[in-house]
Amino acid sequence: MAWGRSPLAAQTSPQNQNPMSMPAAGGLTPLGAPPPSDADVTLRISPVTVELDRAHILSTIGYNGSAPGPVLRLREGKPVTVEVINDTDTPELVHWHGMLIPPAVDGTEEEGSPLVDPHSRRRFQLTPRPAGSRWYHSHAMAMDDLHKGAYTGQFGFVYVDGGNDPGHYDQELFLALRDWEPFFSGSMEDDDDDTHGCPLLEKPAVLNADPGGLEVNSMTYSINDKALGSGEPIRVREGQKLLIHFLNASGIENRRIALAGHKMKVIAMDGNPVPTPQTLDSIFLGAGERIDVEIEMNHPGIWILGGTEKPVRESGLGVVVEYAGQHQHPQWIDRPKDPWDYTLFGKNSASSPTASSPDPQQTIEMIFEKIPGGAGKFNLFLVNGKPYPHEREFVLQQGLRYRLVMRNRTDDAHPMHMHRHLWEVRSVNDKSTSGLIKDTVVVPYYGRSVVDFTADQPGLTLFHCHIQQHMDYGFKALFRYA
Ligand SMILES: [Cu+2]
Repeated sequence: MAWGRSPLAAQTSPQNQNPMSMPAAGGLTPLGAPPPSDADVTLRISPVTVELDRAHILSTIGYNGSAPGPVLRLREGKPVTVEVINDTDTPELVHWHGMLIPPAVDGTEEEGSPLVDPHSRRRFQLTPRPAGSRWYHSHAMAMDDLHKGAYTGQFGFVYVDGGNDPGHYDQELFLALRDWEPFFSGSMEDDDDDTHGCPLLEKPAVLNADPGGLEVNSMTYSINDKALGSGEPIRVREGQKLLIHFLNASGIENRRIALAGHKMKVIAMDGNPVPTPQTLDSIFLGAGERIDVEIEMNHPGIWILGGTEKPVRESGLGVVVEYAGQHQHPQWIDRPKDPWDYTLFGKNSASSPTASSPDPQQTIEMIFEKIPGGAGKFNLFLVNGKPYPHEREFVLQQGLRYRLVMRNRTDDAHPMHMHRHLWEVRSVNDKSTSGLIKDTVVVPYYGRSVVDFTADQPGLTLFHCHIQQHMDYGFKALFRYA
C-alpha cells in the first residue's frame, strides 16, 4: 500500500464524497465498504482484518472495511447526516469525541443516545463543532470481553475544518497510536505513567495493600494500521514542514512518542490551539488525547518516529521517516524525558500579561479511588466513594461556570474525559495555568488536576476515565442539568 493511500492519509470530504469510492485500505478484504447511501457520511461496522506486518494479521471490528476508519473531514457548523450500519451481532454506539453536540447523537448509552442494533442501521444528524482534531470511536462497554469497545478497531479521526487554517505545510498526516491483541495480566508493566516523581498531593497516609486485580495489557502495537518497519515510510525532503495530528486511540495506556533527530512544536491539544506553543523532544498522550505538532525536516537521514519505551517501539509502535536520497538503516536516539507538564502550554505572563479567565461560580470536588480486586477478578474504581451510577450527584445549572477538582488517590495516571464540554486547565498538582482548552486531561499518579468549564450544553453528560477497563468497572459519572 502506498503511503498516500493509507486510511489516515486518505481524506474524505462529505461534500463531494461518493461512499463507494471511500478507501477500503487497511483490511485484506473490501467487504466492509458501505453500500450506496445519500447520507453525507456512512460508517459500516463490520469484521475486518488488519495486517500490521507479515507476522500479525489480526481479525477485529472496524469501520468501512478498515481499522482505523477513514479520516472524516467535516466543515465546522455545516450539518451532516451520518448513517451507521451495524453488521455485527452486538449493539454499537459511535461516539464523537470532543464535539459539542446533543446527547441524542453523542453515541453514549448513559446519556440516552440510541444504540445501533445488530444487523440494522440508524441515521444521525449532527453539526460538527468546534474546529480541530476530533475522533470517533465505539463507546460500547467491554467488561471482560477483550473483543469489544475500545479493544476493537472501531476508531478514526474526524477533522473539523474551521475555514481559517493557514495551511503552510508541505504534508499533513494523521497518525493514531494503537495497541492490539489485549490480554489480562496480573503484573502490569508501568511504562505509561510518566507522572511518577511528581508531588504526591493526594497520596493517602494508609495504602490499601490488597492484591490488585487483573489489568489489560498488550504487546502488539502500531501507528495507524502498520507496525514499525512494515508498510511504507513517511517520505520527506529536507526543508519541508510537516503537520502531524497525533491521536492516542488506545483503550489501555498512555504513551510518550518522539521523532529521533527532530523536535516537535506542539501547536494544539485535543484539537484546540495552545496559548503557548512549546518545542520538545517528545510528547505524551493520555488515552483519548490528541496533539498537533509542526516538525521542520532539517536533519537528513532515516529516522524512527515512535514510542520512547524500547519494548513498545520494538513491538510495533513506530513508523520510519525517510528523507529523499538517504539509504541507511532507520535510526533511533534516546533522549532524556522532560517531565510532561500541561501548564507549560497555557497562558503565561510573557505571552498574555493581562491573562484572566472567568472565575468559577461553583466548585465540584471529585475523589478517585481504586479498590484492588474490588470487582471480582478486577479492580473497582470509585468516584466520591461510589462506583457508577451515582444518584443525581453532579447537577449543573445552565450558564454557570464550574471548577472541577479531580483528586487522584490511586497509583495510576488516569486520562479523564468529559463529553460535550470543553475544559480549561487551571492547575496540575497546584501549579496553575489558564487558557489551555482540552476535553481529556491526565490526572497524575496520586495527583490533583483542576479544570473549569461552563455548563452550556444541556442534557446528560458522561464523565469517565478513558481507560476502557477503568470505565467499565466504576470509573464514570453522569452530569445532569437541573
Ligand atoms: Cu483510569
